[in-house]
Amino acid sequence: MLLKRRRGWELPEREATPESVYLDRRRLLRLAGLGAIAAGTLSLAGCGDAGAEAPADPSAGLYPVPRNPAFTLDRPLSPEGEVTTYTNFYEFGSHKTIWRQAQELPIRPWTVTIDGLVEKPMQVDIDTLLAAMPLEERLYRHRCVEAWAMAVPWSGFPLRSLVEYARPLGSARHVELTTFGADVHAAPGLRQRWYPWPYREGLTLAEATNDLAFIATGLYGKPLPRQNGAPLRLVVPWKYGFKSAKSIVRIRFTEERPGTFWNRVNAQEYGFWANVNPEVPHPRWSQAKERMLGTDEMRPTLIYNGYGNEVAQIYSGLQGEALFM
Ligand SMILES: Nc1nc2c(c(=O)[nH]1)N[C@H]1C(S)=C(S)[C@@H](COP(=O)(O)O)O[C@H]1N2
Ligand SMILES: [Mo]
Repeated sequence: MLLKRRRGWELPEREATPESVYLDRRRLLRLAGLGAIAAGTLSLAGCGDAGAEAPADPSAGLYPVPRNPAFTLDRPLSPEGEVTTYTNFYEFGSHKTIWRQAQELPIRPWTVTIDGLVEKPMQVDIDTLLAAMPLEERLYRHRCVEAWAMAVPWSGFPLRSLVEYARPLGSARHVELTTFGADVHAAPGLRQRWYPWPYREGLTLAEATNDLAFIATGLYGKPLPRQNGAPLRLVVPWKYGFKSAKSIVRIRFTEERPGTFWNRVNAQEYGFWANVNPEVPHPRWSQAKERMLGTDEMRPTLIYNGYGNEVAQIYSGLQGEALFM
């Protein structure tokens, strides 16, 4: 059993997490009526048997995949054991050590719905999709809005390949990615009814077709662990980590900007764009530095998390937008 170690520099988690939601008054009153607070905060009480081995991942034979040398790091890779045990995945509980509970998530069969403004809506089985996509490994930095960071080898495919596969109509301007939302038994966090489940994120089509936008299906040369978002998750390394929706079941193309999970929870603190910027503080803490998982090394945060050359041009003409929250 892994115990949460409190690092000295850390803000108390309830201050530092977006996930320490500031419920608005109306919502609180509604919940008080339902008694849902009492029920919801007990979300992990029933998970004592969650240490059981999860079934093996049938995609294991696909990995490792060739590394794309175009993506390099300015720091060492984070230790795998830290990356797979310190995770944010609120469907399983609102703390970092949900990895045991996440083993309960059934990842086969897994069907991805592609719909909205596409030539032909479809449902595709995950293994069919994996066989159709060009798998590669990329080394990326990751920066959580809470100021921890990591450097990891993702396996997967460019989001652009999936966009091409989906054949969006000319009228599509955005893509919405949605996490599973039904499996309350496996994912007791879904019973916390004050959250706007299912978890959803969105990108503009220009962002989704940028070279860096990636769908991860593996990590450290193996299938993606459930706690990191198996069987497929978004990775947009120039944005705060909450944009990278895990365990995706639906990809929908829209004209209008999709609503997103954390923005619905607290629009004052979490925006649609969420591009990393050391000079734009979160309302409750500075974003100037970041703590590397595993070593606790403090490093200066980089604009666009160090990926400005690749993505800054997407935002020219959008200076009026809240690009960095
Ligand atoms: N469905 C879902 N996706 C999610 C989250 C979540 O709670 N639920 N947390 C996000 C946050 S805040 C971060 S920092 C990253 C963390 O990814 P990791 O746990 O693999 O490091 O996942 C993101 N994707
Ligand atoms: Mo995060």
